[in-house]
Amino acid sequence: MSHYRSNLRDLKFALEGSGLADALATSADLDVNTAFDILDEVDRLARVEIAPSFAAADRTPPVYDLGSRSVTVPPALRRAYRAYESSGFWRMDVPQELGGSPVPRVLWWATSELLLGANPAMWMYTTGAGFAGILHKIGNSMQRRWAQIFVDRGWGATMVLTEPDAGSDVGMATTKAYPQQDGTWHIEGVKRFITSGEHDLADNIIHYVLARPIGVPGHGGPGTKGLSMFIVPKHLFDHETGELLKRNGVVATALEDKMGLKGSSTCELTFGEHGPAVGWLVGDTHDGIRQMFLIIERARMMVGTKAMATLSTGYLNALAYAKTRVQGASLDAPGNTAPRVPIIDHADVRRSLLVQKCHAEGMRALVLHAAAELDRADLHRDRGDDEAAAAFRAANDLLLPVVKGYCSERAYEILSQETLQTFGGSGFLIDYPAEQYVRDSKIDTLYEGTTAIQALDLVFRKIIRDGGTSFAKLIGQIRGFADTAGGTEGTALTVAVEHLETMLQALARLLLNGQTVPERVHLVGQHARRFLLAFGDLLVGWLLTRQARVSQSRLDTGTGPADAAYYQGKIASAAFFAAEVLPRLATDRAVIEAGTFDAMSVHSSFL
Ligand code: ST9
Repeated sequence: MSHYRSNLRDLKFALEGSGLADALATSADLDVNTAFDILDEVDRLARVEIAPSFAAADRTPPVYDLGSRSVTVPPALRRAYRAYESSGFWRMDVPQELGGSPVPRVLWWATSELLLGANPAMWMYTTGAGFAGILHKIGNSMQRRWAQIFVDRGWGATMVLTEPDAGSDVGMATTKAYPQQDGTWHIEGVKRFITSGEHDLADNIIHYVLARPIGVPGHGGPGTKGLSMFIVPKHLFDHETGELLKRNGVVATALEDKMGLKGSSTCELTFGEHGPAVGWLVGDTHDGIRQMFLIIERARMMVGTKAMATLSTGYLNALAYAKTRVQGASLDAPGNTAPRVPIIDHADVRRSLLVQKCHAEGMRALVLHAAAELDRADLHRDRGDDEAAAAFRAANDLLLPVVKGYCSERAYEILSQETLQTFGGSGFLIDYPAEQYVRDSKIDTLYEGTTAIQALDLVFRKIIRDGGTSFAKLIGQIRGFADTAGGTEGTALTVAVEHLETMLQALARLLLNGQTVPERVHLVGQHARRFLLAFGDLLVGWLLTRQARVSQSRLDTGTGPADAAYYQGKIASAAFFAAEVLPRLATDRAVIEAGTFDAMSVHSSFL
């Protein structure tokens, strides 16, 4: 039995709730049933062919050879990669013009959940065609032709921003790009933490690199705006046929030894020290940070989905264990001779499982809701309604830092505090997958922008800079639902909405005060993370309650016993979340509103 336990039933239900049918309304090839058939097949692939590589690549990770500066991935990972490659499912993320079979974003992220849950490292090696899709949008005419070569030849890709002294602060990057007479550029510098930076799964790797152009008037200045994006291939290639030519001067100079996600090859890349690293300016335009964010946005969505997928399989493994592990007598039948019961019959274990269940399922609904906003944007764009399309894109923008920040934080917290705990001491052993889930998921709060970066992005860019428009619209939607939902969940949601709005007002007041007392802005920095997590809790509470109401109506119209149990579980999840999780927004509000403790008033020498 593989480690991976998918939740296909809930995935399909969440897909229905996020408007899959609407997204497919204009599709000539797909309807909901065929979409579900795809999910069934990806699920089989994930569980049977991908999942075995998860532990194998952790115990026997990729190996770096200093002599050849190459990375060899373990056989299990290679098998999984080949299985995914030959399945052709990656074409769902490739534009039609490049031979792809694009599907709505909700369906793409639903299938990605299955693969990321089975082995996230494997998924990350496979994104070359997706990158080529982005290049096809923003590249010049020659690069658009290259995009076809990259897809046809199955080449890998990387996003290359980070440097030893430029992590969160990408604008500190010092890697330089020198223009050449023939229109190419020579890249010089050292980049760090490059996912899939070197490996032997594909014949070539296309690096998408941020560097500062030198000697180009008006460009190459300080900060992120001075960065341009370059394509730097591992091997130079014939631009018409794609035939590989000589090795380019970009080499892996180290492979990181990590706490988790060991199957993913994380490299230091050095440009220009081992021969010229020849690059091409993407789209002939110096617009690097904006171009890179097209990739970053996708990667942030991937991280949130990965975190949710890991929590979901963690929960289902814990649930199976709790049903079979017999320990102790029931609290209401104590004594040495009382019958021992499976641990699922102990109240604290049941509580813990509910914490895991409602967060995993709520986050799934959140990920798909965010993806569906992009589908709605596309539908309106196709109908020529640009204003509505922009509003749905803004709605997705608002949700992205929550998908990334909330899912990663809560998944790691719950995997380490609840999932592993369900197994007792056995959870600490490599015999069960929980310990690897904990190690592999920690990175999600760190890369692609830490939680603090997501929180600042949410407050300053996605709410304040947007004039609060998308936030107000979403909050209005939640309030409207809460009013009609009724019951204890409806009331809990109404109260939680009020708490969240008050938190935002308090942050806005601090910003206004910051104009006269600049130090006050630090309090916004101090509380932004708390606000992001509270926002995530509210969104999950809302989506779970929506699902519970649909479940109730299906129960009312009559279902079979298996479905009935599933729907009862959805109703219990929402009730539990409203009773045990949403009330903590009151504390968040009290802390932010009072703003009595200013962390920056504690001098750094006191710490
Ligand atoms: C990393 C790798 O961590 C992790 C592994 C990932 C796995 C890779 C696998 C592939 C992923 C999948 C992707 C695939 C593609 C297809 C595949 C398909 C499957 N939204 O606020 P300013 C832009 S990599 C949009 O002044 P600062 C915007 O252009 C390392 N755009 O920032 C803006 O201009 P304007 C990850 C945004 O103060 C400009 O930036 N590293 C956004 O100069 C400047 O904005 C990080 O994530 C946004 N939210 O710089 C860095 N924000 O304002 C984290 C900014 O005129 N640090 N822009 O519109 C940050 O994000 C910082 O906030 C900063 C600050 C660097 C942006």
